Amino acid sequence: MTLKLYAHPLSSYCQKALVALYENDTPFEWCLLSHEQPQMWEELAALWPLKRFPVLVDAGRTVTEASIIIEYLDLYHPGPVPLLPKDARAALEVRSMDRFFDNYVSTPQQKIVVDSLRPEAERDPRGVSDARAMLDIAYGWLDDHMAGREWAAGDSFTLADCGAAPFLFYADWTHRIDSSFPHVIAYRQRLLARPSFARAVDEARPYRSLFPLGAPNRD
Ligand SMILES: N[C@@H](CCC(=O)N[C@@H](CS)C(=O)NCC(=O)O)C(=O)O
Repeated sequence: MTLKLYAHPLSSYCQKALVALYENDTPFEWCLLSHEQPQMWEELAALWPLKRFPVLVDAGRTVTEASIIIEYLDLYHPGPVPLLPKDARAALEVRSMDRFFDNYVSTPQQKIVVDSLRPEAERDPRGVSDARAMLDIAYGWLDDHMAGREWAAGDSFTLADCGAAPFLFYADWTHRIDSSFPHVIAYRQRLLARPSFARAVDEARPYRSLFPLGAPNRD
């Protein structure tokens, strides 16, 4: 039975799961969450009342949270590119970096974007400036971490890089990565050149006008 992915191409967490699927050429059916297809949103809400996406469905089993979807794919639908090392200690390193990108890059980036969608009176300027400060600290820590490294954890492309790719992509659009963080900028470029992520970026191009802060004229 075909895997089904409820997702939108512009969504960073969806791109995280898509990168994993594309790395291994895993076949799946797109369930596009668009305003033209209200029944997809109804299906999503029935599967996962929290209505966060992506959501993967495999033969009636619902799998939520991008990191768990990637771990699930690695376990139940493995391909030539393992996204988690078999060695438990190396896997811990990968999960640790995955948490870093979710909690300290994506979360503050989304805070800034979501705040911009609120009516003026409901905005949270203190929360936004804290989010910008967190991004700068995260860029600084990551710059040291990436010095001399190709990928976020270990020697190969992993789960941690699946998230890093879209999160650094949008973080740079939201709160520019300063030139004083050259290793982060170079890592973001390497991720953009990875065919799985390049494909996800290309698929999202037609939707760029939907980026709430206004998409810059560059990747
Ligand atoms: N913790 C979730 C986060 C997923 C998430 O926040 N997805 C966004 C799209 S990038 C979403 O569902 N937004 C809809 C909303 O916040 O209502 C994961 O890791 O998959």
